[in-house]
Amino acid sequence: MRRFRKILIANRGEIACRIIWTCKEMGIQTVAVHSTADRDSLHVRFADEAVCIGGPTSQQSYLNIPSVIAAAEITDVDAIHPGYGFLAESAQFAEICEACNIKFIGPRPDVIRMMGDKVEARRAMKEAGLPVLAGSPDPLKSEEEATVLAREIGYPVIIKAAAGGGGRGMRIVHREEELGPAMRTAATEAAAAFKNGDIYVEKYVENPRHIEIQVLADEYGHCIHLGERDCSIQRRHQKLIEEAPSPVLTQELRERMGSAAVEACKRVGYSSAGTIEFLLDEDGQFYFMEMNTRIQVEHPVTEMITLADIVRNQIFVAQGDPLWYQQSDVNFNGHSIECRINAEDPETFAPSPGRITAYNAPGGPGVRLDTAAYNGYFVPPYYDSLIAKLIVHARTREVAIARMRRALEVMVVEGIKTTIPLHRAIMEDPYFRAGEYSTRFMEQFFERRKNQGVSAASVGD
Ligand code: MV4
Repeated sequence: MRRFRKILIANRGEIACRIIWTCKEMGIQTVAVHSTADRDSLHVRFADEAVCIGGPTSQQSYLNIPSVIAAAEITDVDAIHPGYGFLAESAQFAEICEACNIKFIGPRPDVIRMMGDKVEARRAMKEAGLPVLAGSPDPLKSEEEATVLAREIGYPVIIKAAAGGGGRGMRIVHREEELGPAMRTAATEAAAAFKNGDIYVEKYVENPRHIEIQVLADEYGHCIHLGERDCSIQRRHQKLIEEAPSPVLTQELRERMGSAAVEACKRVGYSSAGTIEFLLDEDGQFYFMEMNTRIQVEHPVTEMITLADIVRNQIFVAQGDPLWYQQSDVNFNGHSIECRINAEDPETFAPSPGRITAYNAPGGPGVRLDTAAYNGYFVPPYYDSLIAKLIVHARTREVAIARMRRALEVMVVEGIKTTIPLHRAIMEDPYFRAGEYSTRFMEQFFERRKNQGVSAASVGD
């Protein structure tokens, strides 16, 4: 069995720091890579070594495969952790790492590739026994074919991009006459965004909850799940708040969804940490949506309620270690909530880069802050606007909300606009507090505020 001596982190920001913290705990040396815009970043400061890999844009640096590989070769690392975003779900990058004899910390390239094609993933997961919505078995070939399928499925239907995911390039269709135009716009958008215009059709579920199951698998076919996260609170497919456990899942449903996810992972030869996304409809039926073959932004809520370190597990299984615990060893404790703090206008969600001129990090019992921000830090305009994840843990959901409220109250980030005021308002919302929400929560939240005569602008006060 091999031991990693040194790992390169092919990422930036909070997740790069998060990975470095675990490497330090494991006695593994770390190499940071960074763009010219990230010279003063915490991941550069706290890694054992750092290599500048290119200019400020992601294309020039964090997505630049030759530069990342060159940095790995020069520093002689054993493995690369890709984090999330950037190269995390690039099957090609994983293959290149393998060819260079550098271990890619994630699943096998063929599995990444399969899950990246949503039509293939749907087929594979259906064969592996997961429930999927009625839909097309292959990419659509013509409007005539789609018309026949949509009549069978029944309206409303949804058109999705095969190469999409995360909600990009989707079109909801309520009536037959809208089908042709929706197909054409979806295909055009998909071709422009993903260089692949393939689309497929599926039954559309109204007011679903987005529930995802965290799995851990080793390279010998052992797989367990760490329960669910409820990620229904999002806007324009950007998650805002995640929590574990879901306020609506029964232990019985958790076990059914968890076992279904584990069986499916075994069948596709999955290894490393992964997430299976489900839609849960208003009747309590769940359906496979997508599989994410990476560590996710919202992984901390699962870590809080299970005491697992997901990054540590990823590193162990990538080394070739077997998972040493079984499903019966996983215990769920209390409730955890995460608020994503973005450098954005809380009204318009427009990015708000710039210098942080005053800063206070909340702490105290049950509070975790995953961030790479600090007082005086300049939030660059080139990347994702996530600057911090505020995570709380408590014995009950009620206390977790109270804890989040007080943590948000004392969290200070000045000089830029952030989503902190929006989160403070959501913590007061009666529907959020009752756990009664679907993926339409944010539109309904803004609607309620408008009706109460609270101008949308006051969210930012
Ligand atoms: C759907 C759906 C309703 N019906 N598929 C958006 C993200 C992508 N992973 C899947 N998405 C959806 N797929 C069918 N057949 C509704 C969504 C959806 C959604 C899903 C999860 C979280 C937020 C969402 C917001 C709007 C739409």
